[in-house]
Amino acid sequence: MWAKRSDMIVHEQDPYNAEPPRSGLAEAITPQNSFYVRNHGPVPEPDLAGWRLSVGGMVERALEISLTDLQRRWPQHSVVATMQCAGNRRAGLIEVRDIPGEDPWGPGATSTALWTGVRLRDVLAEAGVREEARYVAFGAPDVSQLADPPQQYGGSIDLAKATSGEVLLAWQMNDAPLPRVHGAPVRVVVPGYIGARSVKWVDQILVQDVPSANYFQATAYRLLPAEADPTNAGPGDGLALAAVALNADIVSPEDHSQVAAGPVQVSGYAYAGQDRTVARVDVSVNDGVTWAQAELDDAQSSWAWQHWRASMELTPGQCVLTARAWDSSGASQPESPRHLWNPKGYVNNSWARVEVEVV
Ligand SMILES: Nc1nc2c(c(=O)[nH]1)N[C@H]1C(S)=C(S)[C@@H](COP(=O)(O)O)O[C@H]1N2
Ligand SMILES: [Mo]
Repeated sequence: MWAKRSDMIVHEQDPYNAEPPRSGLAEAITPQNSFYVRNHGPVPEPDLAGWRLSVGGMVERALEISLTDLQRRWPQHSVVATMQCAGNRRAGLIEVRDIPGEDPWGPGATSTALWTGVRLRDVLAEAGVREEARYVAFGAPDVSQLADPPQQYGGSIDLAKATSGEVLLAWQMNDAPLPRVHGAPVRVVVPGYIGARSVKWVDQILVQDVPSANYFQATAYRLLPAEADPTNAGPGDGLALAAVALNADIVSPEDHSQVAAGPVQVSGYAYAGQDRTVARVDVSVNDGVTWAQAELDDAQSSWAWQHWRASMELTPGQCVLTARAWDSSGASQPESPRHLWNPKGYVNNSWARVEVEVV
């Protein structure tokens, strides 16, 4: 479905929600057929000729932009950026305590693409942002029945991020037209922020002095205290998520696989998100008693994950492989999902753990 590889792990068919197996995360740029998909409602019918983007709110001049206008009026710009869902690795939190109503995403709710479009900054400059503006809100036509009340998908980012230059209105992914399931004709790409802010099928931009009141900004994608009852959570409860937290996982070997004794190459990804970079990745075969340092690939851009690998000597028996990244601020990842559990299951950035049988 949606031109994805046949071994996608499909959490829901309708709306389609799927992640690749670990092997789908092995490349610096994720092929389109492996790129994860996160939807909250049905994928809208594409109407390239009829699509209009309205830009309004606290601006000097409201704009109504067609696809050809968008493609011709401003300089084209490309960014390699990692998209990461706040629910990535939720399965590890569910092992600690159940999280009813949320999908058990593994390590594959993150992928990286080369996005091409125009800078949001350029479009906002033409509209003329008024002085009292603080946030830029995005709206899309897909209606989510999961929202309370059911509503179209939306979200917002702070004005500083919106005008930073890396935020795109993109119509291409990996040098091909943006696929329908990833937001065609045009989506927002907010590098360094949780995937939820990269609104697909965007058709409305509103410049405001407050964040978006949309359910997916005001109520969902917020970090609630462990004891909170998510069914009673309302607008403004918990912490709004924006910048991605430092995260890493093991891509190979696959969890619960068999490997031959001797030197085994352990590899994975690490991503630091907004304002920080991955500085080092450590790998352990004894659950963190001792650590070896992985070889870290150069970043494709300031907004992309980095792959890493280490050759580890494994002896026969059950073995837990562990990895953790450190960022440029000297921070590392928490050891256990027990310390991170929250009622909606967001931001599991605990140590990567993969169990293998060494034969
Ligand atoms: N219109 C719209 N935009 C959306 C969503 C959605 O359901 N509707 N899901 C968001 C979430 S939570 C994520 S993680 C990313 C996923 O992008 P992808 O499906 O292209 O991987 O899209 C975001 N943008
Ligand atoms: Mo997400």
